[in-house]
Amino acid sequence: SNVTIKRALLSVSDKTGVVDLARALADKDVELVSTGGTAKAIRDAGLPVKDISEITGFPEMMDGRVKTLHPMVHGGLLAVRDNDAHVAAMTEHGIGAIDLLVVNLYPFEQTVARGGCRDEVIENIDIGGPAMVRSSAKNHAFVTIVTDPADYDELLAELDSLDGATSLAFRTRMAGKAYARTASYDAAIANWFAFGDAFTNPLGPEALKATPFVDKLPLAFSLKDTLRYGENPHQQAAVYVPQAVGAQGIPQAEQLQGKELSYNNYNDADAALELVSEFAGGDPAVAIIKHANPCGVAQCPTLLEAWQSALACDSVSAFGGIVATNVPLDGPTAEAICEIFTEVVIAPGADDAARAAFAAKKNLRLLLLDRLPAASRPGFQMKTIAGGLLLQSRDNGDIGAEDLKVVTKRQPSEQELADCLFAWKVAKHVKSNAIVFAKDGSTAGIGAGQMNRRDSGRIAAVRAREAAETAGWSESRTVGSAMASDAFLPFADGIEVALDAGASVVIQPGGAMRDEEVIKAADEAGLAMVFTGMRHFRH
Ligand code: 93A
Repeated sequence: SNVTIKRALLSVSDKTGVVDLARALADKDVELVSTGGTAKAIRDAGLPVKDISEITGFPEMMDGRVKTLHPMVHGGLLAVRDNDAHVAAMTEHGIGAIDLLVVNLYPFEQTVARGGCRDEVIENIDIGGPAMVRSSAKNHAFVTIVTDPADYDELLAELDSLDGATSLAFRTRMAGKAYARTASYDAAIANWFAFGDAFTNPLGPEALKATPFVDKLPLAFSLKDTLRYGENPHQQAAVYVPQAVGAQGIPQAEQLQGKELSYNNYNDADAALELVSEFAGGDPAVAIIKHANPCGVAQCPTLLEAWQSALACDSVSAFGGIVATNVPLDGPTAEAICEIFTEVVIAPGADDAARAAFAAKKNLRLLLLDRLPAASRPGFQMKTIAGGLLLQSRDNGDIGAEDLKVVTKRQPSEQELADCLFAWKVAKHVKSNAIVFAKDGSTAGIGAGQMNRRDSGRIAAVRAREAAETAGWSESRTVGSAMASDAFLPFADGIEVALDAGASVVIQPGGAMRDEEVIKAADEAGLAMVFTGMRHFRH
């Protein structure tokens, strides 16, 4: 089952290592055949190579769209060498066997990732390459297929050890790899047709409505890493990334230091990144995350102030937390973060002083991104359930001051409105039921993940009081704060929660059956209240 390589066809877009490979093959008396650009590279290195047009009897034509799509090529790849009829056909038509195919495909994924225009993307759909790859992989009983420059060394080692031949085991393994490549390549193409650059392109809500895609299951994901374990040590876990898109997120971040990320690190780091992305382009903001919920978020004139204010919200929970910022890290902030135990820090860059400060904390994982993902981008979320999976577009809903409807007699002040919008942005990233108190660009208290809204409110208020004690403040920061609720307040007791904490304004979706009662309670207490008309459940 060892097959000696007498003739090789090389056709590669990524020319890495191809000249060295061609030289080594020529040294073993392998006849080289090649397509335009690859032939030129080999010839320029002074090696003998035959043009594919000599084999097909046709010129490479139509901008290269038709180069190798020919029976002289596919006959040479597909013929079963010990089948008399196949051999007779080869003889009759003058088809020479091709024993080795070295191909890598037009850079479709890279063209999409770098934002190539539609025509460029289409032109980079390789047809002849995958056809040859599939032909030779099918015929791996006789033909060797190599699709990855990383495998050239192994190929040469194989030829060295088997006197110019390859083993069936090697050919079979490479054939499997070849089909995995054409499968992921076609999946990337299908993904592009279904989603375009939806992973990166920040579309407005109207455009999103115009391009529904929840009925197109995204197939093109490839394994990035296997993880040590999942949410718990008895679970397996891995990270997959979408193909053919310039996605930006935790899997794409550069990790400068620290142990490898765990499953929970990925999940929490993503929550932190998504939250600070809401503040992209604005004043410096910091989010501290624990178990995928924020325990402190602040936006201030300086990053250091934002860190201090976010930390003050709940310094107990911040221990062992995950920190993300919306601007590059600076030295003073990095030093302050290093004062408490932090698992992961994520930022769109860090200056030298910040890097130096973190370098002293070897276990801290520092993740740097080129840029923040766009909060308004579309995309989807997936969740498996017993017997199936649920797919939904991601929650990129956003509201501004102009979308708020004041429902109380008292109009909120400008500062109260600003606090409302800040609290609302944070509440969107808190597991339901979510109650967030915020004042002066900082969360004062956060209540997450309770089965009723009143309990979330109570927890938030208790946290805030403890924070005030810790900081030695004369009163809780919830006094005079805005209270945000991720979904409507069903009963007037939601207003009691706000009043108990000393909030002066409430922001909530509205739309409950008892809205009138809730508004009446607010009016009686002199509270201001605004409706968003949008809900942010997060389960
Ligand atoms: O345009 S194609 O789809 N038509 C073909 O017949 C064909 N044959 C090889 N693309 C084709 N190829 C691809 O050309 C290979 O997969 C490889 O990526 C590339 C190598 O071209 P060159 O040697 O001219 O750089």
